[in-house]
Amino acid sequence: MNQRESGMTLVELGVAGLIGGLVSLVLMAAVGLAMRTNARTSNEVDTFSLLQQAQARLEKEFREADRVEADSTATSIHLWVDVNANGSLEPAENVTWELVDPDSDGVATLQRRDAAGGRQVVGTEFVMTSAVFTYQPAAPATTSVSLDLTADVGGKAPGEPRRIQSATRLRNAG
Ligand SMILES: [Ca+2]
Ligand SMILES: [Ca+2]
Repeated sequence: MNQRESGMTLVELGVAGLIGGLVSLVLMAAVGLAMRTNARTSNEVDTFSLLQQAQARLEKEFREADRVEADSTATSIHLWVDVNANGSLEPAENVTWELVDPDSDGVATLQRRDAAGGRQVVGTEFVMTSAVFTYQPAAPATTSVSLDLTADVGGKAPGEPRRIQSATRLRNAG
């Protein structure tokens, strides 16, 4: 009788252990999925806010620019922003925004630099595309700049690349 009871208990323990293990597995899978979904969502939010920040900074500078210089390209834009409105070009007003991809892996850094030695990096997760900046009409007569910017914050949970497109009129040009 004792042995029989003890045997039942072992079977019960075994079954309980098995059920417990299964429940843990299901819970762990659910938590893992939730964490991945979370990481992906925050990654997409990061990508979008990075793009919005870059767009806001670029458009502000385009609006205020007096001239797009003729050496501007599809991935770099060279501007004169006459900040002190004196009609002469000072080094700090000689501004270049550029997508830089030294290792040519298609992932570029967006940076702003000026001839006074200033340099700022806005983000390092931009997608190198063939026409980030387009000019209407061609520089130096440009009065409107179109921006086509794509970013993917990537990392442990790569999200969908996000893209923004906009056109900005240069209020001070011409
Ligand atoms: Ca000036
Ligand atoms: Ca790169």
